[in-house]
Amino acid sequence: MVSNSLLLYCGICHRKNALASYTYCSINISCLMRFLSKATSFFALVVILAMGCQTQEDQAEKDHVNVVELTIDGLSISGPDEITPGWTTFRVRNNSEMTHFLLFDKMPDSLDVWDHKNVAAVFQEGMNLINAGDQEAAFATFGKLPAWYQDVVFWGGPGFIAPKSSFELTMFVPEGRFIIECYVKTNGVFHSYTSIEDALGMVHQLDVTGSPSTSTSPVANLEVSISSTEGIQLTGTPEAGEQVFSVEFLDQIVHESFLGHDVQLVRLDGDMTVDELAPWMNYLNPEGLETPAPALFLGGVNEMPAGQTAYFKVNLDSGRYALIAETPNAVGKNMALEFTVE
Ligand SMILES: [Cu+2]
Repeated sequence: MVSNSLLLYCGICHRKNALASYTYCSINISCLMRFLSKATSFFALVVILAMGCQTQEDQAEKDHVNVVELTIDGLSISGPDEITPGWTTFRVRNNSEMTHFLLFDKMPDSLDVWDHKNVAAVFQEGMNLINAGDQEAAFATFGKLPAWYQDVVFWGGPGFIAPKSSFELTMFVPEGRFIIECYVKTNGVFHSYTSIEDALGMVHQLDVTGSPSTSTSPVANLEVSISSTEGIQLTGTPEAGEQVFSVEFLDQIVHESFLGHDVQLVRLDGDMTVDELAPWMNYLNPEGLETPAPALFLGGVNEMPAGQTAYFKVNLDSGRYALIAETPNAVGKNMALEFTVE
C-alpha cells in the first residue's frame, strides 16, 4: 500500500504513480526505459533515413539529374533567373496553345535582355519588309544589327515543342549570361519581339554562375550528328517507347538566315513529307515559323557551337517521323531525315 502522499506525477507519461517518487526527478523508471528504447529506435530511424537520403542523392548523381524547370504560358517563359554551370537537364512544360522553342543566346559580357530587345526590333523591321515583298530593303535592314550581335554564341536549348506538351533536354551550360528566346511567329510577328515600350517579348534572362554541378551527360541509344557538309545523320534504329537521342554538332556555320543549323524532331502525320514541311522551317518565308505549326513537334536541340553534344529524351509511338533543321533549304542541305518507327 502506498500512501497518496508518496505518489508523484511522472515527467514523461504524466500519470501519478509510486515508482516515480524513487527516481527523485518525477520520472517513472519503467516509463524512462520505454522512452530510451523508443529514442534509440528513433535515432536508428534518423540514421537509416539519412543513409536513404544519401542513397537518393547518389542515385540522382548517377541519373545526371541537375534539373531546371522552364514553363511556357502564352508568350512568356518562366524559370529561375540564376543556375549553376555544368550538365543540366531542362524540363520544359508548354502550357500554351502554340508551338514554341527556347533558344539560348550566350550574350557578350554586360549586355542584358534590353540590349537583346534592340536586336529583336531589327529582325522584326526586316521581317515586316519581307512580308511586304521588299526583300532588298529587308536585307539592308538586317545590316543595322549591332556589331556585338556577332559575338552572341547560340548555345542550344530545347527545340520546337507542340502545344500542351513537355520536353526534356540535357546539355552542358557554361558560365555566362543567357537570353532564352522564342522567335516563332504569330501574324508575322516574332514572339521574341514586342512593339510595346518598356515591355519584353518572349525572352527570359538567365545567369549561369557559381560552382559547377557534378552531373554528367546521359547515355543515348540513338546518335545523331549534324554538319554543313554531311547534313543530319542517324545511327541506331528508333523504336517505340522511351528513346534517348544524342545530337552532336560536328561543325557550325552561319546560314543565309544569319543563324546556324539545329536538329528538330517532328511527327509526320498523314501524307506529310519533309519537302512539304521544309518551307515552314525557314523564318525568312512569310509563312515560315508562323503559328499554328503544320506538324507535331516533339522537341529537339537548337543550334550549338561545333563540338558540343546535347541529349533529349522522348517517347515514340509507331509512325513516321523526321529529324529536320530549322534553316532555309533544309532538304537541299541534307538536313531533313525521315524515319519510321514500327
Ligand atoms: Cu514562341
